[in-house]
Amino acid sequence: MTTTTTDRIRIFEQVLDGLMRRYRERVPDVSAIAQAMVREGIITSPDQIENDHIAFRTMGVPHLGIRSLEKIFLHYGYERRDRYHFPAKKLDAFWYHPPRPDLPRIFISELRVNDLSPEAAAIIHSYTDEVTSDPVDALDLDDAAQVDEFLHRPLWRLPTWADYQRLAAESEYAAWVIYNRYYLNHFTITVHNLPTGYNTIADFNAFLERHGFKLNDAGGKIKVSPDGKLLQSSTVAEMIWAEFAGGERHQIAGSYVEFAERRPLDEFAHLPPHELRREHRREGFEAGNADKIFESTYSTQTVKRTH
Ligand code: OOG
Ligand code: NI
Repeated sequence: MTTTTTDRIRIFEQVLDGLMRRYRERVPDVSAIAQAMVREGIITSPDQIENDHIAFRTMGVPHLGIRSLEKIFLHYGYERRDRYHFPAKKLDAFWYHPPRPDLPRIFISELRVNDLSPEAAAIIHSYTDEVTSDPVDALDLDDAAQVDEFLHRPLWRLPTWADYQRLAAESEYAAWVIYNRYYLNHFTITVHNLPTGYNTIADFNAFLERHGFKLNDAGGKIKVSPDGKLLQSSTVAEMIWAEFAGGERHQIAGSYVEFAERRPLDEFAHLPPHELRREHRREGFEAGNADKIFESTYSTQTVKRTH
């Protein structure tokens, strides 16, 4: 059976619904922020929230990583765009342009596993070696239920608490992925199309803090690109109760919520606000911003969640 571009977008929307449902369950901030926005009259219903992008984290090992996960989204018509490097965090990332302008961009990062210490790399391989062929190749990507099941299914055995902690001591990203796998890492609320008083990151952060939401302050609460046109902020990741091998339970970092303001490009700065569309605004991502947003799940930030 051949599928058309429209079919594939419809299938992707089902996959996205499945991701967002698990994400809302794991991150109470998502609904709490939407409700606060409705109560304050910023929007009249949560489905008016614009999703700037969603993000995934992966392990850079054979059969997994960006080259495996991206196949799903390329199939639905997403296009790979710029690459970003994070030498200190030992991460690489790409962003993907959506097949329809109202769909979120996708940001996928990957841990450079072999750049870690031999001990940490060996721990990761002891889990990921269970994957002996690219699992995405085995999927029928036109079957939304199959893809949904795959994104939320364990890829390797349940980690031990000792391995989780050893990984976290060297790479908090590694520890996050060994437990959380392909659960959505965050979705991102577009703020620039909201009413005046909420349509800048500074104003939206103030609204969030008035309502008691905790923001990631790594490098400052507002992350600004060098061109001044991409401004981002994020909440501190929600702590989740996680069951480790042997039934041990511990609280670890889950997922978080991000906020983005994309300012008009200079050549469109004269346009009245209602004429500004996505293509008139700053596109893509910014390594300097992303570097600090990653820390939304790091213990230096999540301490603010543990009372
Ligand atoms: C992704 C951090 C980067 C952005 O928008 O630049 C990011 C992550 O925490 O996995 O989301
Ligand atoms: Ni992001």
